[in-house]
Amino acid sequence: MAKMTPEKLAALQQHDKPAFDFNNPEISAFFERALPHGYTLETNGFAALPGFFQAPHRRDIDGNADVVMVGCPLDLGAIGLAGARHGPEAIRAASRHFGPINDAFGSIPFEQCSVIDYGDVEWSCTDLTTRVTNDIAQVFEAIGRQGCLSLSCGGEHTTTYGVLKGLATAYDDAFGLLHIDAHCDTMSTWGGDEINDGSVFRRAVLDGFIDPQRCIQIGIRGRAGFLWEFSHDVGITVITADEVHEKGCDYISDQCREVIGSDRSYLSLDIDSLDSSVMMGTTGPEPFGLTARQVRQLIHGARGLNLVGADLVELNPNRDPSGSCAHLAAALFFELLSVLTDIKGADATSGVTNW
Ligand SMILES: [Mn+2]
Repeated sequence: MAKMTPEKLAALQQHDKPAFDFNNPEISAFFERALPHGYTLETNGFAALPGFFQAPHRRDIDGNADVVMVGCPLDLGAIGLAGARHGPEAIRAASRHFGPINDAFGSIPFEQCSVIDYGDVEWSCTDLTTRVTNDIAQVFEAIGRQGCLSLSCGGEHTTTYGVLKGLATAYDDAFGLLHIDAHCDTMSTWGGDEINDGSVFRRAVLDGFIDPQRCIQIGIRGRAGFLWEFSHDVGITVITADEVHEKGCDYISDQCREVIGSDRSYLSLDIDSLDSSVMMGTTGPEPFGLTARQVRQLIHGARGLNLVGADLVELNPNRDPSGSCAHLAAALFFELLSVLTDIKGADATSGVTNW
């Protein structure tokens, strides 16, 4: 082994730069835009509120925010185990590992848009139906009326019903749906209950929040298929997990755009769409599912859609002792945020960086 020459060492040392060099115009320009919005690199949980991706916490929903992230800590509608109510808390904690840069897009969501963390929906009572149809719906109606995009963190899937109700009221519209899940969630209600986490999309169709002709459900599998005949009866496009593996995500994303079209739509991601080998931290884990990369690619495929909002549901931290599922869920939540800021920031003046 030859000793390195002083010239070679000097050349290598040229590449040694500080991590956050505020004299570098590329870096300082981002912080000049992001800091007034309240974005911070602070990772000390003792000193700062752990908002999603360190986003500023603001309870006021007004025209000053472009994307509003909201926690819906609810699991009263879970047919299976309790625990999904701790999802927002776990994903906020795990979200410190992600952002501000989206390496796939080369974008910084906080640079494209003003992004805030509203905090969690406040419950007015202990009753499931009131929490969903009143408490959640009111928050999302306010977000929709201000023209902000919403990003909801569950909670189990019943939360999505409240979100759709609020947004459908605000826009006075029925949406297309990109739904990634192991389950169709179109079963009938059970024993006369109004709603539960297995019936969300049946109720959303019957109440006029989503148009089944413009709905697509992806990643479907498992033993409960007989409960979801409603999806086929009303004309929802159902894509199994096997079809995703066989045909590839680009093909499926093309199909999504064809089914959903350019009118308003919504994206709902159930984390149990992921294979149970990586996602046992959920209420209804299913084997033979999607990979993390496939789910990410399907989310990226939504970039051309006219989304009014998105959500990630069904992380169950009680079944996630290592935190690995929360880590993966937070990563996918960041991909959802990146798609929304990409849509909302399309007209924004700030450019995409080359970081
Ligand atoms: Mn599911």
